[in-house]
Amino acid sequence: MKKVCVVGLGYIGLPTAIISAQAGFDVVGYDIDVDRVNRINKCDPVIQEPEITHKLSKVLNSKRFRATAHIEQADYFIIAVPTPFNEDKTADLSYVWHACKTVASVLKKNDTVILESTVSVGTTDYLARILSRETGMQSGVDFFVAHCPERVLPGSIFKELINNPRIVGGINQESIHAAKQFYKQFVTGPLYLTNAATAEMVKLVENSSRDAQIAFANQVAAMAYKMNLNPFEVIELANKHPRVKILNPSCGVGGHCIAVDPWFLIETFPEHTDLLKKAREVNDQKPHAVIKAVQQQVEQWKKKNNARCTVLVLGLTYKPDIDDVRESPAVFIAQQLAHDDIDLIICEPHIDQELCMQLMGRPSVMLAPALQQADIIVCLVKHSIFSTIDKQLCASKIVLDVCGLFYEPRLQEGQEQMYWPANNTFYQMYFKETV
Ligand code: SAJ
Repeated sequence: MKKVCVVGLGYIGLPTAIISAQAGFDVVGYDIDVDRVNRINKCDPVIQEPEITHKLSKVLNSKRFRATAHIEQADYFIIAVPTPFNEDKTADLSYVWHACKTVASVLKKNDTVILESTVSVGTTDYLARILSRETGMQSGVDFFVAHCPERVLPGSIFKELINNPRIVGGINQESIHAAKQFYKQFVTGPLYLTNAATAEMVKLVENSSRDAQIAFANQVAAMAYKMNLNPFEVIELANKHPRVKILNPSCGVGGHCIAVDPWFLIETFPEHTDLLKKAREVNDQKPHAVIKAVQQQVEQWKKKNNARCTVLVLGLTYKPDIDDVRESPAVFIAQQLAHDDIDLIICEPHIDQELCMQLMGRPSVMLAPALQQADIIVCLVKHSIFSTIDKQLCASKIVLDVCGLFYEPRLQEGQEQMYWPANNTFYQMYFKETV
């Protein structure tokens, strides 16, 4: 059986290593972080993803997978290292170059190197040149190089690794062929075979398009709030048009991908990315607008009640129904509010108390008593679990529903569907002039 070496055991590398081992490859996972390697070998998955501990334990026990801090020879090298941006928003590809040099030290004839990390257009060809220079072998002939961007959604990684369509971008046809042999062992979705630069651009364009669309939804929300309209109703009705699909406004764009990838395009194509730059600005500004809106409500409440105000924040994760708080705008908002002169309570059922204490200096509270206690409720993340909230219980409170948690689509049948009166109960006044 062919041997696979996955370089970088993070959110993409570790699940990819596990899936490859399940598919029958002999897999070694390499990481520069010795502590991470030791923890993984002891079946601590380090990252959060449903079912990962169970799957990791199975492949460790079957001896098809182990982690190591020393690079080893293999037939396939899968590079899945982080590609963050620098302070000036330029791409930091240092982990890729480090991984490239490490792989070069053990690369042999007929091996295949697949770069899965998100990179600027042109990086894979450059990587192939470095590998050639370091090894003295000819890329595309003696060894093969491809870019196959990961496209999985955190929270559904294992399902999506298997089912999602994949772009396989080779530096030449032989490289496409070599890379596709790897993915065919576990991917059931279609494999689209193309060149490396196209694959690089496709990945960046996918996430940038989502960022721009979310920015559009957030601007629709801002306009609707200004007119005392319910943004979620405006969007629901606009989406009745057969060719319109507006996304959901939120408290901002979090995670490690959508808010990062547009910068790769902006850096490479400064003269063609005005729209992407503006979208980033709109989405980055959203958490600040939410904070301002909450503070305004607090001030008004205090004036009216002449008492301390209890503010309940619902949700901390970077998106609904996951336990991932990386770059979460909700965490940022809650942390800023924690400095204010209010009693802040947090309800986030998806993270453990230790993490909540670490982030917020206070535990996550039970939903029902928290709702009773709150004067102002700030809905930041639309977790399914919150859909059980009794809205009547909140009728006397101030609700700032940034993510549409309290919005109920009308779900009517028949030709005539009544949207009158507008479904405004929780939206009127709360965001006026701010979000
Ligand atoms: N968001 C909204 N409104 C929406 C949808 C999302 O505000 O209607 C927000 C979320 O709350 C979250 C952020 O956007 O804060 C990002 O969430 P997401 O679900 O759009 O994306 P990620 O970052 O979890 O994963 C994305 C995916 N890319 C696309 O959907 C185009 C995933 O397929 C990629 O593999 C992943 O980025 C990646 O690793 O690049």
